[in-house]
Amino acid sequence: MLGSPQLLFYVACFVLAESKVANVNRHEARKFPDGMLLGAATASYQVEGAWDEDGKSENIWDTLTHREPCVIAECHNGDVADNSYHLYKRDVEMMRELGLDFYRFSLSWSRILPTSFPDKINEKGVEYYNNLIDEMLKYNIQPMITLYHWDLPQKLQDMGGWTNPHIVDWFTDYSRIAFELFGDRVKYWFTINEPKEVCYQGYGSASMAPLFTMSGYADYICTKNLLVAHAKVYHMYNNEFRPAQGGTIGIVLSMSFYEPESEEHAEAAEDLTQFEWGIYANPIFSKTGDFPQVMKEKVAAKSKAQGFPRSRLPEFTPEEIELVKGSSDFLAINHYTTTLVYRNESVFGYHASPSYYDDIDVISYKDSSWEGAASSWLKVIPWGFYKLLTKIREDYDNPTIFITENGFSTRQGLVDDDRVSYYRQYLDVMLDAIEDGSDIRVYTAWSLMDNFEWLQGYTERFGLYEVDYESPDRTRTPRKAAYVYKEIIRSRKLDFHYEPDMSLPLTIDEEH
Ligand code: GBH
Repeated sequence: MLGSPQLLFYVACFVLAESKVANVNRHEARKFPDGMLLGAATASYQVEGAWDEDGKSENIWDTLTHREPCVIAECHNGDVADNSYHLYKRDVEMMRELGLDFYRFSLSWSRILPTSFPDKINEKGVEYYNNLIDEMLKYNIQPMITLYHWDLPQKLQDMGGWTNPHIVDWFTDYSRIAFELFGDRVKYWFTINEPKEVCYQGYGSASMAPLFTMSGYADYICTKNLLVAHAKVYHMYNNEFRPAQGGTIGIVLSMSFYEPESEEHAEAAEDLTQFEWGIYANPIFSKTGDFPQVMKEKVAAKSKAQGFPRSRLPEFTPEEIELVKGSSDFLAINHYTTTLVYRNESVFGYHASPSYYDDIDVISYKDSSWEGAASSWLKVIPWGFYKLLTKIREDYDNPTIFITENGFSTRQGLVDDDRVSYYRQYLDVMLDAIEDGSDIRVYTAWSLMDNFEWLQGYTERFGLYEVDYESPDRTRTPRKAAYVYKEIIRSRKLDFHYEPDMSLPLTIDEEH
């Protein structure tokens, strides 16, 4: 049934796509705004290795990859990963080759606090991060630290992890240690990377450690605890550290764009948006705070019909609503792709019940004609990024935005034209959004180098640098995208016509 709105939508997309192409061929190099910071990111478990060295204790990814090795593609694990624990000097050298303004990395909680608690600080672990930070600062590369990028100490998981409300204290105590240890030199802090993935993928499904598949229940409890933990850390930094250290701190949300299949599915797309990231954005960035109204209503109604004595979505107290509201200096966004959404009769009984997706009552999918990456979920839809940035500007009163991740996966290989094209198209629409008034201050490529891509192991590569996992040195080699990104940073311009000469080595420029 091809209704005319649907047809119109496709025609509109086609016209839009065509005009973009024309635009691309025509336009001159575009300038980035003054002061905009350009960098790259990684995360501890994905690159460090040294999983049991120098006093580090186990985290949930050590446990998962050792207990059920082949849950991961090709039974890979992060025991050695990129061996950054030992190769940090090479990592900083790569940052200098690229000319990065900053590097975003995360701390391994169980490397710093092997008991999970501040009763014992692991000096060796601290030394590693001090070395990395000091090496970066020597060359004027700003460190940006994520406190939690998914590698929870196993002992805390054994006590329920993010579903135990005591996590609020555990995370606050750990974060205080991090501010005390590194806050004299680190001025950009992120509390938690992608709460949606922590709570839904980790506690609602089997796609992230701890593979605790209790959707519609454990994921919501995780969400509430996580938001309170984040907010406590924000206020602690604000009250105890900011006056002396003068840094900035916020949360990192994964934000896809949800496009209605046609106009009549606009409400379905908006409902999915509210469940996917409104669940975190509304409590922190809206004027009212709290979970989105539509979520509260839908989960309460479903819970009642299912025979639960109360909503499966926990409530915030009025004090918690106030605590969480406004608890971020900026909105940090990890954005990769776009999804289509519809709702019709076929949704009833489509999802297991009770579950998070059953609560939403929509079906989402990617159009099979969309150009894709090595990761099945990652489709190249720059107009979705543009619409997302526009929506955020309009819905949350134009917050300061940091793009903390954006990138594209391939298989092995150095000539990554698809990645180059992805970066250019996404940066192009980001510049459009800035012209429209979005306050975007930071852009981060994911990733500096190939790394352990969670359940996909080393089969999906996001790196500007390729890493050779066959070599004991974990040799890093720049891809074409590294050359192109370097030129973007050097010139502070996006030039679609720039062709690097890959026969020349990527060398460090004088000023770095
Ligand atoms: C980020 O997660 C992580 O922060 C980083 O560690 C990781 O390596 C990187 O991205 C690349 O994956 O489109 O509905 O099918 C991204 C997590 C995984 C969230 C895929 C969205 C697809 C959902 N994303 N997921 S859907």
